[in-house]
Amino acid sequence: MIPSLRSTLLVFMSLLVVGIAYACGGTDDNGGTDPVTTGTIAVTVRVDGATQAGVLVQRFAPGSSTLAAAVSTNNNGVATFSAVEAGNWDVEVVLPSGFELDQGEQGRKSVTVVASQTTSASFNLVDAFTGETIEATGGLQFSPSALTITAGTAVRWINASSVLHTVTPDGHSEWTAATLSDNGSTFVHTFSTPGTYQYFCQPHVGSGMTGTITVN
Ligand SMILES: [Cu+2]
Repeated sequence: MIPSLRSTLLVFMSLLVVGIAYACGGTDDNGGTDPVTTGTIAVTVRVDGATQAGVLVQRFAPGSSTLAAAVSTNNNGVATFSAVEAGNWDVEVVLPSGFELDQGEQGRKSVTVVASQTTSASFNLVDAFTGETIEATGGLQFSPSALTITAGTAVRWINASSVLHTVTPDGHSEWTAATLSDNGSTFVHTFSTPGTYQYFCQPHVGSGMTGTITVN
């Protein structure tokens, strides 16, 4: 091997070793040059005892009103904040329409993040909505698709799937088209005028995702 090629290879190998050592620095425990200073906050949200997807959880510096981050709960009801600097933080649940804090529950809690560890918190909510609920399902249906109510009744549409649905008026302007962007997203409208109100889901009308509200 010619000397210049040999030294080039040596330099390359050295850089490779240094690179690998640097990349592994985040997980080693030898007090190396790349100490981990962040951890994870996992916040579980339950409604009436069952985990709830699609609920927004916010993170703040302690006592601050300036939002540091916001994450929605996943299908397991967990909002995960990753790469959070170690130290004290506040987490606060944003209540979806019709949901309330369970008795004695706090809507904002202090958590302490420890480097390389996951800190858990939870919020327990109850569903206090008193009107009618229609689910927008993963099967691309409104359930129930036909609903009869009396004037003055509130109707809540809730996304019971992880796909985007809309609640779009069909030929009337009783409400403005609403988007149910993710699991747990809600839209509430109170009907005060008797009549028949048809609506559809914009992305799934072709699959027959339509509904009718009859107000007596
Ligand atoms: Cu839809």
